[in-house]
Parts: sequence; structure tokens; C-alpha cells
Amino acid sequence: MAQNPETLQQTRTDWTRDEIAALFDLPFTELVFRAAEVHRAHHDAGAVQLSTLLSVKTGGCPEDCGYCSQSVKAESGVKATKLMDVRAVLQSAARAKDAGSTRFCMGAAWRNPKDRDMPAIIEMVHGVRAMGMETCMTLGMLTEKQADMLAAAGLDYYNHNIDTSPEKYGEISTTRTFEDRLDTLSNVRKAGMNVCSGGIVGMGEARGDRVGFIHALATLPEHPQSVPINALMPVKGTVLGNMLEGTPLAKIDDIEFVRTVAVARITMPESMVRLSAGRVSMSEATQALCFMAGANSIFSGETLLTTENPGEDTDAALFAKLGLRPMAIEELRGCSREAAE
Ligand code: SAM
Ligand code: DTB
Ligand code: SF4
Repeated sequence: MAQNPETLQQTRTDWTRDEIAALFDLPFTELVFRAAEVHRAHHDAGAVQLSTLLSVKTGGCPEDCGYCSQSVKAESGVKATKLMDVRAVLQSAARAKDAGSTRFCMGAAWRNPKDRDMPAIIEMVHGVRAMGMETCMTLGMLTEKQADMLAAAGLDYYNHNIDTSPEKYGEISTTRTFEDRLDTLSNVRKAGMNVCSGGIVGMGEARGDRVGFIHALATLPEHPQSVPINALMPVKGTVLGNMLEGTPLAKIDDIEFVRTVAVARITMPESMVRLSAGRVSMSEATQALCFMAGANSIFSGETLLTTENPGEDTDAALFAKLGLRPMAIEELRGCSREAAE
């Protein structure tokens, strides 16, 4: 059978917006079929990685991201906390490992980490790494020096999302720029860590913004090794939660969400594409289409950072129904930069 050209071609960072728009425009079944081909050429389509999130410092964030429950500007009822104790973080990581997670992602609601926070953060990385899980952190903007410190501590991935297209970005956050996000990604890459960067679909953006969002990721100097695709979790009291409530834009169309996953898979063939926030409002069939279209990781457990997630039993039942298995840690080595070098 003749294969589609995307399946065989080299990984490219020279995608044009027109090419990406043309992928989005394909008939749905053709798009998903092509994405599934690319997926199979680069990954084991029968395995999905389980990742666990922990909010190690919640709320009170000085930034004004319109989607986020943790911004000081949001009236979401999320209580601000201090940075958690290292011991409590490691207990939580051990529970995640017991539940089958191979990746532990720690998030802090900061504009950027302060120097005084770094020793505890580094201890967290050491402790989780010693358990044999992949480590990921998302702590806001990083200087070159902070990125180097985290890399030296052995942090595998740093998550910093571009969230949407460069054009739409100013409507979503005014306290930082799209360029600021790219600068941190560059510091992370230069420090030798894997980049985790993706964004949110369903913030009332146009198809063209989704094209611009994928284009910005797929034309970075290197593809992010990890690409989380979140569906907006509308939170009451946030700018976007309030603005979209009761409108037709309150939930992204499932087919359009799957299209975004498929285009991410085709344009960034080697990356882990993560079906992230928003699964609580997705049917089993929509999630199955996301896996078909190349998503190969989910967040496990009942809570993301502050919002709801399906929970382990529900996901175990879904995996059983679909004949999927949780990815083992040994299967992940090929994705790490260290292994590639
Ligand atoms: N403060 C850090 C930062 O902004 O990079 C890290 C934490 S932030 C909560 C991590 C990512 O979660 C955001 O970039 C956004 O993509 C996603 N996120 C936050 N709130 C969300 C929501 N309500 N629905 C979907 N995704 C969300
Ligand atoms: C990402 O892209 N999604 C995760 C992780 N990176 C840190 C966070 C989702 C958060 C959803 C909203 C909440 O729970 O507050
Ligand atoms: Fe703060 Fe991150 Fe939430 Fe923006 S997304 S308000 S930076 S915690």
C-alpha cells in the first residue's frame, strides 16, 4: 500500500502556515488516518504514558492568564499556599509511582522561581528521579542560570506552554509576552533539558489561531520533546470562564480538538503528544479518537493542578475497553535527549 508522504519524511522544522492549515482542512478521516500512520512509524501505538501532576505551590500568582484559576486576578476560590515540604512531595510521588505513573510533573503558580526556592526545588528533582520516574517541572519563567541549575539537578523536562498563536497571546495574558515564553524555552533548550511546550484549545480562538499555535511549536529550532494539548477547563471567576459561560464557545468541538491533536502528531512526529486537561468533558469515543490521532500520554488521577480529571479507575476501564496499556519506563528512554546523544 502506498504510504502518505508525511509518514516517511524527515522531521521538519520548516513547516509553513499554509501547509499546517491544509492539514487542518483535510477530510477528518483522512487526517486521522495520516496521523495514525505517522504515529505508528515513530511510536508504539498500543501504549500510553501515565503522568501525574502535583501542584507544589498553589494560587496567588501575580500573572493574569485569563484561563487560570491560580491568578490573583481570578475570583476562583483557589486558596494560595506556600511551597510544599519536600517530604510531602516525595510521598505524593511514591503514590503516583505505585499507581503506575512513569512521569511526575510538579507545578508552581509563580511568575518565576526565586533564588531562595531553588534548594527545595532541586531536592524535589533529586528525590523523584531517585524513584525512577521521569521528572517535569513548570515554575514560570527561568533565567539561563536557573535553567542550568535545574538541568544540573537532573530535571528531565521543563514545561512552559506557548498556549496559543502569537497573535492571540496578548488577549490571553498581558503580564508577559509571547517572546518572554520563547526566551524561557530557549534557556531550557540551551541548558540541555527536554522542552515540554503546548497550549490550550477552546479559548474562543479561531481555526487560524490553532494553525498559528501548532506552527509556532513545529518551527522552533527543535521540536519540543513533549507537547501537551489541553482543552480549556472553564473555571468560574476567571476571565475566560466568565466570558465563555453559556456561549457556544464554552466547549471546543470534539472533532476540532481531535484535528489539533492529529496535526500536532503529523508535524512533530517524534514528540510525545499529551492529551492533557479537559478529559472530564470528553466522551470515551473522543478520547479514543485522540489516541488514534497520535496522543500518547494522559494525566492520571482525580485532580490536575486545581481542576478535575477522570481518576484512575475510570482510566483503567477506558484502557481495558480500548486494549491500551500504560507505557513502561523502559519504553521512554528513546524519547529522552540523554539517550539520543
Ligand atoms: N505558572 C507556570 C506557567 O504559567 O508556565 C506553570 C503553571 S500553568 C497552570 C501550566 C499550564 O496549564 C498553562 O500554561 C496552561 O496551558 C495550562 N492550564 C492552566 N489552566 C488551565 C485551564 N483552566 N484549562 C486548561 N489548561 C490550563
Ligand atoms: C499542561 O500543559 N497541562 C498541565 C501541565 N501542563 C502542568 C496543567 C493543566 C492544568 C489544568 C487546570 C488546573 O487544574 O488548574
Ligand atoms: Fe500564573 Fe501559570 Fe496560572 Fe499564568 S498559568 S496565572 S503564570 S500559574
